[in-house]
Amino acid sequence: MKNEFDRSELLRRVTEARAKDGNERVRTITKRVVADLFKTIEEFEVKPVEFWAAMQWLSRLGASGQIGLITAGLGFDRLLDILEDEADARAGLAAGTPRAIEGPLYVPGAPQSEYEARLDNGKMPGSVYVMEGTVRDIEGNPLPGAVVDVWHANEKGAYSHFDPSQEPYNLRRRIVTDAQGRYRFRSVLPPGYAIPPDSPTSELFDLLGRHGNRPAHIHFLVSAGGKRALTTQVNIPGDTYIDDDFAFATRDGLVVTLEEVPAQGGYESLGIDFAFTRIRFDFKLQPAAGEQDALHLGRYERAVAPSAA
Ligand code: MBD
Ligand code: FE
Repeated sequence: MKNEFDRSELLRRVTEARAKDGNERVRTITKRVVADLFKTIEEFEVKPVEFWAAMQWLSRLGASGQIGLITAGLGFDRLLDILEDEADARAGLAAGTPRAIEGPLYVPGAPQSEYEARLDNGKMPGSVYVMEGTVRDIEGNPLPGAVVDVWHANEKGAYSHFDPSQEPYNLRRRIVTDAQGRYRFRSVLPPGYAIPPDSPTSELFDLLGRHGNRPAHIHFLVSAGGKRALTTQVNIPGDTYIDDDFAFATRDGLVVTLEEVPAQGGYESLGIDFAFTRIRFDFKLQPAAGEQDALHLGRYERAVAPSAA
């Protein structure tokens, strides 16, 4: 009878079996997750057809590249930010520009320039804007040589590299701040984002009765020597979804003001001799807690596989 057992013995065997060392943290967390899922299946009397429909959905989700959409929509990305904010508050580090989620659409290696850049290729319809400001430390001192990595959607809410109709790095740039810590860039105001229809993500959101819209936003990864790299977003005011973001990324301190300014000198190098929209925004970076903290890395570049020791 040694291969006949009940479900608690099955769980024990799944989670306690060990032929070599493995990684204790991975073992412990896997044990908890499997135990919670066994319990969910038992309590809700999940049937084989339901379980296999879910696994088939997961397979399609992975193949579609939408795992990062689901994590955002189910609140995991914001959860991680809340936990980091709480850790900062406990450590007395809660200062600087608030963090906001990276989202699934960052691409490293955007074209880099000093002080200023134009993000759009001249074909995007909409309102021309200039965003400008200074990167500072939490005392307010300007940080020359900081890197402002910026990315946003086109007029359809789509991002280059994920939308084959756009050229590589469209609406993505890295700008190095000047001797006064200043940056500025020209682009076209993006609209909001909606999850793709007829996709694994929209299937789940339909079943949950939830919408999949994000308000108009601009993403940033900002870093400077000795400072903690900041991943954040700013929101463009007036969007229907500004307080109802499906990814829960709007933050009160990050809704910018749009200033309609007349044609003026000073913007010739950005090709602007007409009235435009201006956004002023300074980034404030915390001190880095260690070298890792200061690295200019997206979340997947930063993530490390646990070593099997
Ligand atoms: C986005 O543009 C985004 O920023 C997030 C977090 C999720 C989906 C699309
Ligand atoms: Fe986005």
